[in-house]
Amino acid sequence: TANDIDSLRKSLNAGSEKVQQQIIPQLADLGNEGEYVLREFLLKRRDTPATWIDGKAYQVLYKSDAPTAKEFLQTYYPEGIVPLKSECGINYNSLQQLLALQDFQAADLVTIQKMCEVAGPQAVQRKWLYFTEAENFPTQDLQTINNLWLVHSEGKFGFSVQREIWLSLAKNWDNFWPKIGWKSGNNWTRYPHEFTWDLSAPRGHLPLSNQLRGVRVMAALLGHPAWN
Ligand code: UYC
Repeated sequence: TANDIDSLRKSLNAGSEKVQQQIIPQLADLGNEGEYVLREFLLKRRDTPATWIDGKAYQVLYKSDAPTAKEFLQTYYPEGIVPLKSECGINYNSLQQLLALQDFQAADLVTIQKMCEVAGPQAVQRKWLYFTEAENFPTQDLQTINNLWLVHSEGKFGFSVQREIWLSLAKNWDNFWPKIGWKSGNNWTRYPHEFTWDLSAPRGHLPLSNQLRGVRVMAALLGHPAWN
């Protein structure tokens, strides 16, 4: 009823993130009128950088079949809610689309591919980064990739989340791997089936950095000046 919608609308606009997180799927279930509230909510917050709450509201509209939702996104967010800035002309739209659909496994692969694209044709062919390429990775691009992951994962995934955990463990890799679910006892988690490709994963579980060639690429990404 109109009353229910109005009370949901009030909680969405005034509630804590926890409350907002619960309200958004309820509005999604209410169809057109619920989506109207979500559209209004997003527009009102357009002047400040998107948070993962905006990400949740955006995802509802992104998955909606309603023509009004499609038109709204096309008009106000043709490239999603995270600005797709790049210092080197890379297009992050495919990454934003996969993350908006919560297809974290495909998004993880595209993340590796895009990072190779940034590093150049040799890296694209090699399909992995040298640690020097990670050290010199353009700040804006690293921040864009990270923001996409953060905003579309309830703040759970992204290099900056991994960095925070890594620093909290005094950069101890042996403690870090099990904490983010990449190792259990002496066993590395096996790619791809043993990884958790949804939000039930531990914080910092994604995106993956293959450790086959050692830890230096990941160390360069987590120690990058982009996070200062
Ligand atoms: N893999 O085990 N991984 C691959 C991870 C390791 C291996 C890709 C992460 C340990 C081989 C990604 C972990 C290891 C291949 C990841 C992990 C190992 C492969 C696809 C936990 C053996 C290539 C992208 C740390 C003990 C053959 C890419 C294949 C692929 C990620 C083996 C994203 C985070 C040390 C042989 N592993 N990798 O980079 O299966 O190829 O395709 O890290």
